[in-house]
Amino acid sequence: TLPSGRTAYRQLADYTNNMAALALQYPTKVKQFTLKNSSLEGRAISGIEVSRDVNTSSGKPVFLMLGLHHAREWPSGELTMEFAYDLLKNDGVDSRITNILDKARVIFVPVVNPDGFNLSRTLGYEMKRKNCRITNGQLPSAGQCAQSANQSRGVDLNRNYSGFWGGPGASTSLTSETYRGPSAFSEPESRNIQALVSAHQVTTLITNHTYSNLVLREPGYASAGNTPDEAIYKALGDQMAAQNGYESQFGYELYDTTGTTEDWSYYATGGLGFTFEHGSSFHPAFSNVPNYYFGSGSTAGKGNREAFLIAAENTINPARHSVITGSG
Ligand code: 0X9
Ligand code: ZN
Repeated sequence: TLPSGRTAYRQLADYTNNMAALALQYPTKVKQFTLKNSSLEGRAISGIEVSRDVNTSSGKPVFLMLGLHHAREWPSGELTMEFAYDLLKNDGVDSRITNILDKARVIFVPVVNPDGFNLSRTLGYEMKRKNCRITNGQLPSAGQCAQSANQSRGVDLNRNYSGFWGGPGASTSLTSETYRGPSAFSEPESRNIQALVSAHQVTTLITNHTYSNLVLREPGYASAGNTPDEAIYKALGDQMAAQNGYESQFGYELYDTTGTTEDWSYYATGGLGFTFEHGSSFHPAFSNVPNYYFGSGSTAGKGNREAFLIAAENTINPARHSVITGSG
């Protein structure tokens, strides 16, 4: 059973309601916040911050977990929410979790792309990946994003960050699944994460995606060369992959990318960012999600719970980083 007890994929309102309920249930440990930009269709994008005394925790380092940059990757939001439930349920019970809440802040944004997710999860355009940008520089009109002629439009939010934006592994075509947008951070949804990261000391970041059973670290683009933190970056990735049973590798070993979340965040801040690619399809039957979280007898890994705890613990005791003067 998952920490929340859920047995079906959440819809958008479930995420919002769950976060509000957690903030109500744990007022000293959970602070709900709204990011500064609404989505293109006008939705508020919210998250929760979890810590021991959340309202007086501003000096603590942050572990940031993100889900649903890509609309069809439903487990990415589920795992993000479940880790939040787990921390709150087992604070004071599990000594590792108690320590994490004492010494770190864990920030969750389970649905980075609410417009796309709403189309995919609720309106029947299941394979939607990108956001609802129909025409550069203009907001979509009501219902426009759901029209079949527009389904293939949109900006790939995981190509819109400024790290190496303009490089290979991203498209200039509005209908490509990897359309990078007209400029770096042209989209309110990616600007939200930029602002969030810029306002905190994010020492560790996991952005959840599906699929391929991978723990990916920088660089995302082969010609960028190894990061100055390669030794500690690899060590942490390998340590997490040893738990969840995934392959630990460079982002570019999957394929070159530019403009992804940590193509920006790592070089801009030095915080170690990872893309987790879960499972073997974009959104399998929900019954797979508990296995993704806790593991199962039939899969090699132990699920992602252990890997997530390791990432959170790295926030408290980060391996020593190089000082980055980045171009992010
Ligand atoms: O292409 C992507 O954005 C990610 N794969 S997905 O199937 N979820 O779309 C992989 C991006 C990984 N690369 C880096 N983070 N650099
Ligand atoms: Zn993805």
